[in-house]
Amino acid sequence: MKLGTPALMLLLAVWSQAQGTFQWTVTFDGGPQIAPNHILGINYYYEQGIEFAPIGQNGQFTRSGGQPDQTGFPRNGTAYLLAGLGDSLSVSSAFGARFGLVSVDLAEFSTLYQSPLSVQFVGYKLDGSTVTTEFVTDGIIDGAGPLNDFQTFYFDSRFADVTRVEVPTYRWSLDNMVFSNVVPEPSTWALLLLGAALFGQRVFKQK
Ligand SMILES: [Ca+2]
Ligand SMILES: [Ca+2]
Repeated sequence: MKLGTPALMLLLAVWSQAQGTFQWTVTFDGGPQIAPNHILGINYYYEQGIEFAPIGQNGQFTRSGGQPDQTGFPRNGTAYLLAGLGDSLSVSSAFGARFGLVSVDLAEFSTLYQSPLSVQFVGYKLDGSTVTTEFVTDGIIDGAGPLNDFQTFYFDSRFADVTRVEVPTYRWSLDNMVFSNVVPEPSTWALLLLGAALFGQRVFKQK
């Protein structure tokens, strides 16, 4: 009996879900590489199964190399995302999977705005409803200076199972988004296992 690719992928999915909840961090340090002292407007970024795009068809968001010397942008020594006037961000799974958001690092947009910044996150649930949270930064930013421009903010349990997250406001800087997988409920489990069993049987009968 030879298992086809879909059956193998299904079994792999069942296996990985059996491991329980796991977390992973999108650092925005992936390719294409961006020079440390550059910022660049983009309309798509992919890292570790997660897709980042503007809200709507024609928007954009911005990537920073992390050390833009001539500007007052924040620094943490690595690349990150930022949103200038008109920028927006939509976050979704490249596989159409549900996911959880655990935490995110946020900083003010630039040293021109040395005041607390309010950033809104809207999570879309499977049933079409939305959940909203708002993080307020400390207003501390000194760019190339020694202070920590970024702070880590934690999402509550409402964001543990969403299909998409949008950041509709702009003038923020964002890095290190921590995601979690969604563990299927027992009924989903049974369906997955039944599906795997039936598929295996079908493949076996064809031989
Ligand atoms: Ca980074
Ligand atoms: Ca800050």
